[in-house]
Amino acid sequence: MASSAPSSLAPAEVPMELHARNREKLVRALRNHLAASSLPIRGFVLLQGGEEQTRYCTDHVELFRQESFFAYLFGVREPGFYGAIDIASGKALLFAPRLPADYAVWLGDIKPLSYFKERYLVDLVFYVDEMVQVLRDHHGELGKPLLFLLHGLNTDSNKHSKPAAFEEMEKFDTDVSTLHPILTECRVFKSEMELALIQYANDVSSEAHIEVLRKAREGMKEYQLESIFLHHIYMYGGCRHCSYTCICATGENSSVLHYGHAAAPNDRTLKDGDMALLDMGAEYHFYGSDITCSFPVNGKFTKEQIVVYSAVLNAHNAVIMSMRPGVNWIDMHKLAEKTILESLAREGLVLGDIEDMMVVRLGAVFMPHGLGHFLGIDTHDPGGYAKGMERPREPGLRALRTIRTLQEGMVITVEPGCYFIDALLAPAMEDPVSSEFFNCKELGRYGNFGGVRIESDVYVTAEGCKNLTNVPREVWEIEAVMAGAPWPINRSSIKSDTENGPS
Ligand SMILES: [Mn+2]
Repeated sequence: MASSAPSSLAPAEVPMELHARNREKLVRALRNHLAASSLPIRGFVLLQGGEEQTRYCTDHVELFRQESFFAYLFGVREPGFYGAIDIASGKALLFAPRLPADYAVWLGDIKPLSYFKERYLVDLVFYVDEMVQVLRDHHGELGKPLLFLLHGLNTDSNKHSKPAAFEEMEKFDTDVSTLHPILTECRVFKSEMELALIQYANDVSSEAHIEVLRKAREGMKEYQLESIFLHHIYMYGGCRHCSYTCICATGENSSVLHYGHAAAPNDRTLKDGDMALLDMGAEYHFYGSDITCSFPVNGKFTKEQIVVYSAVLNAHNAVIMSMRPGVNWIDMHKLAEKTILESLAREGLVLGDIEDMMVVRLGAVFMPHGLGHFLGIDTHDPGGYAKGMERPREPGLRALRTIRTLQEGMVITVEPGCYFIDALLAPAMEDPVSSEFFNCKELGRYGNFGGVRIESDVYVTAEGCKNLTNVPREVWEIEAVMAGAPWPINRSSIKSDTENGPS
């Protein structure tokens, strides 16, 4: 029997040792780097935490979310902090903003510094206005103390992280090139405690996706699907943030890769015969999830929907079956493309030799985005391009957020998709090189189809990999859960469902 409880979730404990371990890992890596470069083991890592933002010129305060590198090292949820790590001793120092007296009237008790020391398991806590003096006192040598500041490129956004800034910086020597690549590399490999949080975010999001699957009906609005998800992750999972803006696309919107933004705000009415593509993920104590489910709004796949869905599911499964340390991500992307093209060829949508299609990069017409990305404190977690790695130039491959070889400890999304995007299909059908591969008559039946994406979060183990996402994926599983079967499905309940079902 399925439990009638709305959720089996219990918000996970947040171990602050997680951040102490992250700091230890960074210190080890920095010491190794300095020793290998014959440099003295001295200086401080200094990071500036995030600042609260207001809405334009108003006093409306946006809900604060800590800057990700700062969250990684210190786990601090409050704005306005600085954090330092003494590389020689490994000691961690936090600097808290000195709050005005009326903070206590409007925003609650002003916490003593001892509160932050205990909560965040650091060695020392001072006020921000004491930072210059404290760092100079701790230096204890002649000359200026050396600060390693965070400056470097985010290869997904093309924006740079902002190095810590404060008054009297001239009293320090600064190094802005060493820290970023080393800290980024630390974040690529997840510890067991980090993995547990990513797993929890996945458990919450998986359950919420299933709740949406059960409640979706024609006539509803896309934002109502979003609302069910948001309610579930917060009500039962304690997740106040999402990893990213929910993409709740139905019908032709499902081929708009980043649908759901302010100008396309998940506001279409669901129609009988639509596919839904829902890309939504909860965040818990900074660590996120990123899950996409695609299903027919009316609970029953059409023949065309099975063709496209199965092509993508085959790719999703083929990649996960092949993932293990030593496998390169570009090869996984190509495996996904090839699997999709083979499926489309079997159904007569594309014609000719699959290898020839691969040579002209035909897969990118149907899947213009990359196969997946690192996942952690950021949805697109950094480190996808380590120092010296160059972004490929070919269609499809140039959209890859990482081209790395898999190693144990990485968490990466597997998110193949197949879309019918006019802006890509029309020119490809006219292009003399690629046009010969298309069966225009057959493809015509998919004009308003939109697209399908299937996305799971996968952890690379020593031997292979582990899928952290737990949602119905097979066509029969989706149809059964939409018809009321519990998840996970037990076989006996399926039997009675089909016997009693409308078909
Ligand atoms: Mn993703």
